[in-house]
Amino acid sequence: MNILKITDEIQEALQEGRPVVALETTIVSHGMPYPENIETARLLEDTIRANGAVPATIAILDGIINVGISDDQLEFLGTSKDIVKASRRDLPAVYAKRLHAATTVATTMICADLAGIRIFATGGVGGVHRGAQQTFDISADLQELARTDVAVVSAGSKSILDLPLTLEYLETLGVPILGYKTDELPAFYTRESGLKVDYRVDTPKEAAQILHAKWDTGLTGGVMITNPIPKEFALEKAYIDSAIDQALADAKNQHIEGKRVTPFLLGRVKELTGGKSLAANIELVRHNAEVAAQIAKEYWSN
Ligand code: PSU
Ligand code: MN
Repeated sequence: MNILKITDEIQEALQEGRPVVALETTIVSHGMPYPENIETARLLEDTIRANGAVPATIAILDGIINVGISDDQLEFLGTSKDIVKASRRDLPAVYAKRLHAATTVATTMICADLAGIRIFATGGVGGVHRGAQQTFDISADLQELARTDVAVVSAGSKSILDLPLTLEYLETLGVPILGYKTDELPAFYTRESGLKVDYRVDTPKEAAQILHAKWDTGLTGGVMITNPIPKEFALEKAYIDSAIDQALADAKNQHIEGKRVTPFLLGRVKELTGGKSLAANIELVRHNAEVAAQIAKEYWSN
């Protein structure tokens, strides 16, 4: 079954060993409102180019994985209401039924790996949800980090998740957590969480050396590289935490479950903060794209 389509530009870069950075599309179809979703997707591609790498935005269209998408396809993903949010379990049906799907962190890793792309930039990775002791709601992103050889640059995980449990779970799965210029796990909208990362790296080269050391020695699976939101765009912890608490209560009252939980919480936090969370989200993901491109350059230079 031929399910992979790679643009010529990306294919050539991969063949010549030039740096390529993958980007996901759940953030476009389910994570941000229109038109900021599309504008952000373009901003990320431009940022990656400006930092010397080739962007590879990934989505599934008519059941085909597209590594690199056109402006029209991006517009479609950002406006259509019929885009599946595809995690690993959705892929067989999406391929066979020729559906359109946005890729989560988990499926972007799967598709990037099929294409031979090792570095991926996103905003936030899914994790262990608060109350997972009862609901079992643990993002498939974490299992994917355990098995697929792609490094994910994120701004850490939001406090819509249970961060200490997410760290425990990643430890069990053997996923290294690096802090880019930080000792502390960043918490998406804020630079601090009160939790430590496993290892700090201060340069793209140091990060790239750890990736080579992992994969060259046969340690399969992903690496979580956490990059704090730039200071000037960080939100105040008490402020964002109260919006998140409200959003969690609303999700519970409205019986939001399954794959709808994360998009619902993101949308509700945006409403409650009058768009401040969205502005912060755009800035942190832009910063992640920049750092991911720099790491990709180092990774492919040796
Ligand atoms: N966190 C964000 N923005 C996002 C997501 C997470 O701040 O858009 C998306 C990512 O695509 C992630 C997915 O892989 O949500 C996780 O969904 P779930 O929690 O249902 O596994
Ligand atoms: Mn979930």
